[in-house]
Amino acid sequence: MTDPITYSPEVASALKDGAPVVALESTIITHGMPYPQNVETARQVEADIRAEGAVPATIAVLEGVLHIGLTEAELDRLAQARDVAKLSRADLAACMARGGTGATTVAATMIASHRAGIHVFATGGIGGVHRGAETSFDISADLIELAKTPVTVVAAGAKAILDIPKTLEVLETQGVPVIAFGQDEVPAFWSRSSGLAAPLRMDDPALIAKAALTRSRVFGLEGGQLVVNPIPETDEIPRSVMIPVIEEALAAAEAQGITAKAVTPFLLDHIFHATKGASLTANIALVRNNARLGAAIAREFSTMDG
Ligand code: PSU
Ligand code: MN
Repeated sequence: MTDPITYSPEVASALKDGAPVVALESTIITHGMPYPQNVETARQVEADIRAEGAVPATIAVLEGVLHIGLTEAELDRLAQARDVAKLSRADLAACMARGGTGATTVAATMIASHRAGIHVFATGGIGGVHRGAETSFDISADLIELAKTPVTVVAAGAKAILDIPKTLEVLETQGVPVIAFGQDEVPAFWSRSSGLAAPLRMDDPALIAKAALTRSRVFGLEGGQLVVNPIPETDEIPRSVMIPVIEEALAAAEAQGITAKAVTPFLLDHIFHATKGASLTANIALVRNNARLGAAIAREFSTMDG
């Protein structure tokens, strides 16, 4: 068997030195945003993390090998590739075994991050409980992964395409700390407000790192933390604007019989077109904001993790 995991030189040296590293997923590139904004955003987010004194590690499977950190050329190829597999916990290993190429979701990126010794991972939105889950049973594997794998995930909340109250219920049942950064409410992706109180609030990246280390060191608890970081005010789209767009996207998915893994990418693409790209502009702003917070948390981990 050839080495199943490879590290970019920058990431390898940061991990060896205990320097701050922030993991990034690749499904957001291949299934979450259109080309060329996807690759432009991926590069920008990496630059944001470097500007904040941490090293970015974008994660993907390329021809069977799990890459922790991509070169510019690899990132560009992945962003333009067609029919890239979307890999979650269920299919990550199978894709590697058959020498395939795939993008990692939140769940698979957490698994890879933990394997690499990376404590923090920044993204846009997580998967959650879909509306109508009481009949479809569509609950993202991301939620279960948060309960199992000790990585702190920074996101802007769950999109309102999901059932946010049910998503919070599942996270509570699974014992996942949901920490709103700097406000009392859980943010709702494109908007800062969801109308739902956050289970936990923290205003200091150091406290977020300390809480994770307390879970693992004092109790040996499995599982990670979900940090929900509100989109910057200047970039937010009011809920009243998004609600009809979301309703229309959900109706289209239903009418076209979209199921399983295809649901989230279908809805994201539909909303992108329906908002004439405004949803994407907001999405880019919030991912960058999450990357900066992820870097601040990673710096704290690297001072405490000695
Ligand atoms: N939500 C977003 N953007 C995304 C995703 C979710 O706002 O790009 C992607 C992430 O990779 C997430 C995955 O892990 O979709 C969830 O897919 P599913 O609902 O099939 O578990
Ligand atoms: Mn699903």
